[in-house]
Amino acid sequence: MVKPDGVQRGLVGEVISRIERRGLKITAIRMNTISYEMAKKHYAEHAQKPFFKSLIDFITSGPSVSMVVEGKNAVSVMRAINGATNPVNAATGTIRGDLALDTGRNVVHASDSPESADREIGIHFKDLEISEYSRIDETCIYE
Ligand code: IDP
Ligand code: MG
Repeated sequence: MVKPDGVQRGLVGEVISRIERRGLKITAIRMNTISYEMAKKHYAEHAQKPFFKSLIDFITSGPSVSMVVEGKNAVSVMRAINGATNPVNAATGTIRGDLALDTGRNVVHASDSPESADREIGIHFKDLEISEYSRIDETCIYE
């Protein structure tokens, strides 16, 4: 997900481009302003954290871009593309390491396990909104 700060900063194309160039396949994409109810479900694991309210307020503050991304080790590769949660610890070359400074404005979200991905995809997308297709470059990307 490109969070509202990424959308406001015009970084949607930059994020999508990094995902596509890595070889991962985008199978669903949508821009919308996430509702309060969706946001609370999405970040349910953080409900007891002190930053929960500001996180929910921010993620619902304007449009964000949600995606379903598929490919070999998609979860770990997406987390690596995004970089560490706190941008100060994010390696240069990652989205957060190149484009962010503050944990609460770290531009992107990615699921932290296949199980979280299934759960989060279910919050943001209906099955019919996810496209099944092959990319023509898959024989070049995969051995
Ligand atoms: P992640 O986005 O790298 O998976 P999580 O620990 O799941 O990181 O936290 C979710 C989001 O909540 C972070 O991306 C960040 O925007 C925000 N967040 C996490 N920890 C803090 C904090 O200590 N202060 C403010 N915001 C935080
Ligand atoms: Mg997380």
